[in-house]
This record gives sequence, C-alpha cells and structure tokens, in this order.
Amino acid sequence: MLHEKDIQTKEVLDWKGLHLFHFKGSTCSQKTRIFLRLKGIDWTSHHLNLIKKEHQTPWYMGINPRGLVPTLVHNGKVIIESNDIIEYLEAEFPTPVLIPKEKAFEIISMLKAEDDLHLDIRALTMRFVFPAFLTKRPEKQMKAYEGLGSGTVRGVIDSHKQDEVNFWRDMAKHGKITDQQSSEAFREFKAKLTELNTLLEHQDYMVGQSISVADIAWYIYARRLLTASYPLHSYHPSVGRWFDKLDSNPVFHEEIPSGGLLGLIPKILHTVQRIRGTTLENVASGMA
Ligand SMILES: N[C@@H](CCC(=O)N[C@@H](CS)C(=O)NCC(=O)O)C(=O)O
Repeated sequence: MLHEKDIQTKEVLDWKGLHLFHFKGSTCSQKTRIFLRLKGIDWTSHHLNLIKKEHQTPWYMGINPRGLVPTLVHNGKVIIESNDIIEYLEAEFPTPVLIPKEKAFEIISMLKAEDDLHLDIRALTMRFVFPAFLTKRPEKQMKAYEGLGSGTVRGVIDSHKQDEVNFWRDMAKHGKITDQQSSEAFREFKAKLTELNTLLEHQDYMVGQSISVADIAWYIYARRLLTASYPLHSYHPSVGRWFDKLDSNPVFHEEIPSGGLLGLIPKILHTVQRIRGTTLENVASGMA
C-alpha cells in the first residue's frame, strides 16, 4: 500500500469504492480480474491502453510511481503490485476463500516465485508475442518515464523503477530481446513447470484439491506461454490437463483476449518465425 507522500495525483485519495487500473492484455491485470470475478466483487474499471502509453502520463504515474498496471484504489487507499492487491482483497473480502489460511504460506511463496519470473514472461512476450517494432522504447520516452511520478514507494526511493528502465534500455541496445535472454527465460519456465507437473500428477490444483489464487497465477502464465508457442501440453502433460480444465471455465477464458488485433498479431508473428526458423523452441535449443 502506498503512502500519501508517494501519490502526486491527490484526487484518488477521495475516491470511494473499488477502482482498478488495468489493461486487457496485461498478465498481472488478467490475474487480478479473474480473482475479482471468482470473488464476485464489483469494481469500477479504468482501462489503460499500454500500446498507446496511457500508463506513462503524469496523471497515472502520480498514482502508480512505477507506471505499471494494475493499481487498485479502494476507498482512497492505493495499492500497487498484483500480488499485494490480491492479498489485500483476500483480507477485505474473505469469501469465497482463495488463499486458505492453512495453505497461506505455500500460496504466498508460489506467488513470490511467479512474480520473480515476471521479467522472463515479459521477455518471451516481447520476442514471441509482439514484434519488436511495436514494443521498442525510444530513449526520449525512457527519459520522460524516469522524470514522472514521485519515485518513491512506501516513502522510500524505489529501486524497482530502475529495473524497468534497465530492461527497456537493454532491449533498445540490442534491438530486440536476445536469443540468450529468450533461452534463459525458456529454461526457467521449463524447470518450474516440470516441478508443477509433478505436483499435478497427484492433485487437481496447485495446492491440493481446491482452487486457489496460485491456480489463477499459473493459468495466466501458462496461457501466455502458449501464446508464445511454448509446447506446454507435450512437455508437461499434467499441467496441460490442469490448464484445459481451467480454460474451459469462462471466468478464466474470457479475461484473456484472444480475438481482434491482440490475437492476430502473435499468429502473424509465429508464421514469420516458423518460415525463418526462429520460433521459441528453435531459439531455446540453439537452432535458430
Ligand atoms: N510485479 C508487478 C508487475 C507489473 C507489470 O510489470 N505490469 C506490466 C503489465 S503485465 C506493465 O504495466 N507494463 C507496462 C510497461 O512495462 O510499461 C505486478 O505484479 O503488478
């Protein structure tokens, strides 16, 4: 939860009710939206189109100093980071339970591990879901980003913002996400999903026989990996079965746009990558 000092757009401190800033194509926003739907919580939508850079305005960065989505505003309290938003909502709206108390430690550790892979999922997205010309960030934009927002989170200088800047500058330097970054991200996911596959050989959901937020988080990553052409079902059959079960639930399926331009772009990109022999599997196996 942010401190008042972190927030420059003071008007949100007077907002009543539950407001979510989000983007339909963002994994962290999708995770939060599915959570809200399963909980049956009503919320006011503030959709920000990341492609149009609507999240890098002085107004929004005055609410979220990192300029990322999602952000929750609940009766004047501002919470950033999807997993913190989810934990906050679980405490405020306890039913239906999505973080059972007896499994809380396990679930929070799983969410932490998932968040640690965020730059990896982003790297695969920027290489295998969207073409580089759509995602490159010119230096002028990075300089403007650096200057926006309070630069503090919970009252202290926010080092995470620098990680964001480094990611995009690195990508601009190489002109794309490199083969090495892609292979490393692929390896990280393969190792993690191999572990999860072993778990799911013996149980229906990530932490046992009932659904929890750990399932939402990994469903979102699995779905994004499939969009990047990761061979989920053949490498990890139990994860594949678990995924198909969740995917047949409209609450899950409907929150991830697969039609329109957001659905078409990766399909075109994969056709080009197949012709050039630069698919995710080619790159990860050093055959690109
Ligand atoms: N750890 C953060 C990650 C937030 C994040 O990176 N959001 C992405 C969308 S999934 C974003 O806002 N990207 C915009 C950008 O990088 O400029 C969370 O879980 O909320």
